[in-house]
Amino acid sequence: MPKLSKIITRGLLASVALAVMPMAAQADEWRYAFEEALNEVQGVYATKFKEHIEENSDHTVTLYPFGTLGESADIMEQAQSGILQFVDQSPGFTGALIPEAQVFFVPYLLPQDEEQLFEFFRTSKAINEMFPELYAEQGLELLTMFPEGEVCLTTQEPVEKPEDLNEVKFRVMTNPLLVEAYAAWGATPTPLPWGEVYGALQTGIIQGQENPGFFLESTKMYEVTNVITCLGHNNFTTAVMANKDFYDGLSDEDKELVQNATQAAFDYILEYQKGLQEEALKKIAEAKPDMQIKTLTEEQRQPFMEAAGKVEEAFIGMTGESGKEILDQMKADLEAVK
Ligand code: 6CS
Repeated sequence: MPKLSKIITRGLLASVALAVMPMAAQADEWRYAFEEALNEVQGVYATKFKEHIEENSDHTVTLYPFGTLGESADIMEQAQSGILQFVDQSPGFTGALIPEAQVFFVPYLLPQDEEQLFEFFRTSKAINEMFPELYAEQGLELLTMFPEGEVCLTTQEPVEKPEDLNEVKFRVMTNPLLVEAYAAWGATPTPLPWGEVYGALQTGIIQGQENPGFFLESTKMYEVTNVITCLGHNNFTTAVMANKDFYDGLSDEDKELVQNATQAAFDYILEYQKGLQEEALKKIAEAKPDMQIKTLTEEQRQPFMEAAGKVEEAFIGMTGESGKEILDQMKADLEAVK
């Protein structure tokens, strides 16, 4: 029979050996929902993010595309409550939660030039330093924001001047500043969640909506409208975030992993979008040859641009000093990339 002291010594040695053995990192399953299909821009971004995480750790990421967990407002609630670890929600739907996020709907604020636009998203202090603080107040860790393409209008009748939007019930995402913008152009803005848009156009409840080219094509907006008008007033912005308690609780190694995945997917999605707008409009023209696809001239854009001042004032009215600070910083960031 071994002596008791020997048994204790062996036991101690075994626990020391366990303590010095490298700990196997825990493999977690993370859930990530977004507002689009898997093969649309947000889905392509999410897929790249998932690939990076899974190639560089034992964690897995389960993706939930549009419709699987509800509308944009539903997935945001799920992310805030911690049911989801990651969510992509566009500022178009974040206005009620973070009013300053509506700055992306001041018409003609973002540049049309792709290189300038991309550089703005890469370097903007407003996006990379100021917005994270505002999202944090809502229990969210803002990981990134990226553009999804020039927004164009789809309507039943041609739009060449603001008066052409008179009496047009125009669907906008659910944020008050977009309502102001379309009201300033003379339309009757109608905020609706995305899932209701195709049916509402089909039944005539609304007569127009706006979205970037790839989305007009993939969601077949051209089946229920006759005219696409591009007037250079905006580029669709989206945002990816994590539940803040979840993020704060990650090890330094996992935080770095998430940041690297964010960066890899960000670089990929900008590259992926080169030429996407033109390609999408071309596909629409092929699918429906009598679809009218128009780009307004500089002169035709002028009256739409003139209304932008009013929308900017409305933005400041809604957000006060903190909105003004964001707007001023964005203008400075945009100036820096010119
Ligand atoms: O218009 C919308 O509601 C949708 N548009 C895009 C490009 N992405 C998601 C969003 O739900």
